[in-house]
Amino acid sequence: MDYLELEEYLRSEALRVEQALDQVVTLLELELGSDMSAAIRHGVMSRGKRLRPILCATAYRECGGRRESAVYDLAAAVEMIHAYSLMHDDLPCMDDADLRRGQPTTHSVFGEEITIRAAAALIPAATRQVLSSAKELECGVSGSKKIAKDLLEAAGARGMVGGQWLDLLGEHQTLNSEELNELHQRKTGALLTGSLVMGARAAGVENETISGLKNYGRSIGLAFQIADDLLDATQSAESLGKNPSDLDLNKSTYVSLHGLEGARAHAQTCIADAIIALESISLDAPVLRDLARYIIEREK
Ligand code: GRG
Repeated sequence: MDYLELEEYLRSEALRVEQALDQVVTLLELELGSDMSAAIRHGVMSRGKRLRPILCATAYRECGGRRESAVYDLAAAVEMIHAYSLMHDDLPCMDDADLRRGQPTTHSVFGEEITIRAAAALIPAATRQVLSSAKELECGVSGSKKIAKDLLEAAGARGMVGGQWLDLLGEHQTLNSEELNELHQRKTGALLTGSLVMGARAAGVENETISGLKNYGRSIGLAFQIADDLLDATQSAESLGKNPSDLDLNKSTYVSLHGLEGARAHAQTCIADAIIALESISLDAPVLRDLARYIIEREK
């Protein structure tokens, strides 16, 4: 796919993810009070790239999964975890942001207390979503448990939550390359990798394919973060639709560590590694291959 075709693929996949998300949010509206569900709708349905669920659905298809419509219900669970993490990340006790996805952050609209509760409610809701969608995808009891574990481990203390903790500890510190990799492998890479593994597992692949996809995920995860740092250093808050910048927060980044050119070269190496990881398991995955490229060419 060329860049325009890839953009069209991403647009149409995002729409399918958003249809699945809308169904979950509507269900939550029936279960929760109106304040909390309005905050959830704001945090989940605001315009994100939906990269994680798209990786999940794409991995499913390219690993031979054939239940086209049901996989977006599984993919939605990953985005629910991502949305909760953004809602909490933006709080005054963390990054203290007022702009996210081009809109006021959830706590700027609904207040901190409701946002904390609404985002926390997304964690069990996402777990329930994995279990119901895995059933729809006929993953069996053992397969469903493994997929739920994939998501919860990626989101947990050894993954995203642990990475966020390192990120908070690292403010106003100069991290070295190893420390920065460790932080981002956990904060960003773990959920990106988890998304791929969940999709692949739902398609019923062998362990060897799962470990190849984990290598691919680790490489695109790093590349994604480097691209994020490059965008943060070169674009305005208005064009990115989010604030504050890494510079405002005094964070170590790949750009502060390696400079713009060094960071770009590092991202290219990660993409080459991602493609080698796919080749090493002989997985014919042209879309995952193209998505690796998109991750560093994206403008947002
Ligand atoms: C209590 C320590 C502790 C943690 C709670 C808040 C939290 C859990 C985790 C935050 C982790 C985090 C913010 C990771 C996000 C990294 C990232 C690169 C986000 C941006 O992703 P995009 O560009 O965003 O895919 P869109 O808006 O397109 O979805």
